Formats: sequence, structure tokens, C-alpha cells
Amino acid sequence: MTAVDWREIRRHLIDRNASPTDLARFDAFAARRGFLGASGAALLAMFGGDVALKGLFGRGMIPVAMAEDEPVFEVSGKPGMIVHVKHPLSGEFAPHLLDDEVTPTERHYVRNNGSIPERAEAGDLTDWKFTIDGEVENPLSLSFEDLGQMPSVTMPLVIECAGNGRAFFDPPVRGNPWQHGAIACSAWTGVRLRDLLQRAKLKSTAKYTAHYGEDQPLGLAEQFSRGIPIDKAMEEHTLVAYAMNGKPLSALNGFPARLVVPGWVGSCSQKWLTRIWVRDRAHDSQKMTGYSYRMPKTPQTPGSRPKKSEMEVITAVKVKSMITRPTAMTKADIDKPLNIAGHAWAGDQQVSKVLISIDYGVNWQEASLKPPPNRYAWARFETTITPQRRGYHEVWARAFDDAGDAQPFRQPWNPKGYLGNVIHRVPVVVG
Ligand SMILES: Nc1nc2c(c(=O)[nH]1)N[C@H]1C(S)=C(S)[C@@H](COP(=O)(O)O)O[C@H]1N2
Ligand SMILES: [Mo]
Repeated sequence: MTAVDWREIRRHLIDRNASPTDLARFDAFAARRGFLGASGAALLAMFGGDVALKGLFGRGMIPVAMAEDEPVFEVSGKPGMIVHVKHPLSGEFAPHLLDDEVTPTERHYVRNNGSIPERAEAGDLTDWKFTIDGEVENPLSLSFEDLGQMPSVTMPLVIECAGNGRAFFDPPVRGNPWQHGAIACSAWTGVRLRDLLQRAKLKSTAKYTAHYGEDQPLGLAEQFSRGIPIDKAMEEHTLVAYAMNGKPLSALNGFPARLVVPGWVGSCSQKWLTRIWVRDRAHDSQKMTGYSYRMPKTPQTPGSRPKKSEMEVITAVKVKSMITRPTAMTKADIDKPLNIAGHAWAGDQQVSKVLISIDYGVNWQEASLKPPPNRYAWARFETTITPQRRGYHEVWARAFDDAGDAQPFRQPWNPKGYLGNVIHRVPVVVG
């Protein structure tokens, strides 16, 4: 067992974007338990099965490594990923690791609902077919080469999980405790779904798509399947992608082909895609009904359970921003400019401005906003602020969109913690 001392664990928590409150709790806990002198196996033993510690880091903060008595748990191809669940695999990256305008494949988050298909792990295209059937005149069955021969486009596009930000709902909700990192903007290459649907000739009865992939569900769940209205399917940025950042898709992100439905919740972007069934009504799979990917039409009392009839399918994500510079707990110098940067996005809308504050929202400064390469890529913002007081500060970012919406400071609660977009706060210590 590798020696791990508490300082390393503390650093690890900072890397994992632990909130100042979580860090303070950790410090108090460590002091109380006499961790400060301990190291190595003794410390791991103290961590092992410690219920108090589990409670302390109930938001996915505790390194899986320690929860499972392994020194480090790294997912092949995704170094540094914060793993929330191993089976089915779900993991995200801390904001400072998502600074690139185009997210490298190795830092694209992973959200699996079931197994990873063997074909994806082996990179095997044998007998792979992609079909479009249902409300079409001319059903398609395409090989990987057929797909590759159609006109293609390459675009950076945002995919964000509906549950990104779930960890910040209060009272807490069940599900992966995503913080800020269940989002990415990689460069996707593929065929516009519109071109495929035109080739298949939609009937006038075509209303909705239903997506199917090669992954198998775990337990009693139905196979993961979601769908989108035909208008969104025909939108020019909706792709059947077969390359990511110039290479074949990674096994974890959907090899050999996936949907990319930018602007809408990530679950629309079916991975390991094999079939699109065009339907004459809204898709009614398990993941389209009940409480899955649905939110109450009106804000609910926190902790309540709305009736199923109150729920509606969620579609576009909301205006939001993420601070990628500075890193949490950076030590900044008084009277020296502090560089602040990050990304902003707004679902089907466009970001109009991003405001920054380092004094708890008393004063705001507008960041410069770089126009994104297309309306579904995130926009880079940047500014500098010169701190004039010593001590603990928080950098806050607040994005606005062109439809008049903005990120809230507190937001209405919903039973599954979807569409969390409260402002991002990053602690810095000025000395
Ligand atoms: N076949 C299949 N597609 C899927 C999923 C899945 O479990 N199976 N998860 C969805 C969810 S909930 C999200 S947020 C995105 C995540 O994509 P990524 O793992 O490439 O980041 O894929 C979506 N597509
Ligand atoms: Mo998701």
C-alpha cells in the first residue's frame, strides 16, 4: 500500500474542487482524530470503513481509492477523473482541468447507465450497422464505411449531463453527485442527422426520434433509450459523430458512433449508437417517463415529491458558466492582477455577457467574451481583477443569455437535481 499522508489527501480534495466548507470539515475531523502526525497504512486504516468520514464526504469528495482500499483508482484513458461510480462508470474532471477551449478526449467526462459494449473496448467494427426505421419511406442500414462516405462536418459542441451541479441541491438528492465537470466541448466529426433523415425520407407522421445503442443495462433497468422531437433532430448541429478530436471515438465516449445533440441534456446524445426509430409520437421509454429526465412544471417545495402528472421532459440546458482559472485555493498577491478565465454556454440560446465578482457580489466586472466558433460551442471569458484586501476571497462568475435569463444564486429544488446552474464560486487566498 502506498503511503498517503493527510496533506496529500487534503491536496487531493482541493484538486477535486472540495468546497471551503468541506475543507474546513476535513481539517476539523483530521485534528480531532489525530491524523496530523499519521501517515501511510495507519491513515488508510483509519479511513477504511469509517462511517463518519463517508458522511463527511457524502458528495463524492472522498477518493474512490480510499473508499475501496486501493491507493489510486485511475480509469484507462481518463487520468485524473473523479470517479463517482465504477459500475456503471461515471466520472468528471475538476474545473481547472477543463480550461481548454476544445476539451481533449482524455478529459471528456463519462456517464454510463449500463455496461461498456465489448465492441467499443476492442475497437471492433465487425458487423456493425446503423439503421433508421419507423416513420420513413426509405429505411436505411449503413455500415461504418457508408457513414464515412457521406458529407461530414467537424465542430466543437457542448455536451452537458442533466445532473451536472446536482451536488449543490439542498436538501440533497439521489444520483451521481456531479459538481461542475459533467460537461465538455470536444470537436466532433460526423454526418448531420438531418442529412440521414432526408435520405430516409421522413413521412408526414414523423414526430420524434427514439435512440438505441449497444450497451446493456445493469440490474432490472430497461435498455437506455431517449429521443428528441423531429425539429431538434433536423437542427444543423445535431450529428451522428464517428470521430472526436480527430480520432475515432474513445470506447467510453461511444465508439464507433454516437449522437451529439448539443444544447440539450447529455442523455439525448446516445452513445454506441445502432438504431434510430422514427416515431409518430413522443418517445415513451423508461428514460422519457416518470421522474427520469423530467422536472416539475412549477417550482416545488424543497424535499417534496411532485405527482408524475406534474412532470415534463427536460430539453435544453440553462445558461451557465464555469471558472477554470484560478484553481481552487490559489494563493494570490495583494495589488497584483489576478487572471480569471472560464467558459459560458446557454443551451439553445446565446451567451450575452459574463460578470465577475470577488467581493460576494457587491461589485461586478464584465469579462471579455470570445465569440464561440458556432452557437453550440462554449464561449471563452477572460478578465483580470486586482484584489485589494488580504484574506479569503471567492471568485464568482455569472452568465447571462440573449433570452434574458441569467444564472441564479439559489435555484428552485427538483427531485432529481437536474439543470443545476447556480453561479460557480472558486476560493482564493490573498496574501
Ligand atoms: N447508449 C448510451 N448512451 C448514453 C448514455 C448511456 O448510458 N448509454 N448516457 C447518456 C448520458 S446520461 C450522458 S450525460 C452522455 C454522456 O456522454 P459521455 O459519457 O461521452 O460524456 O451520454 C448519454 N448517452
Ligand atoms: Mo447524463
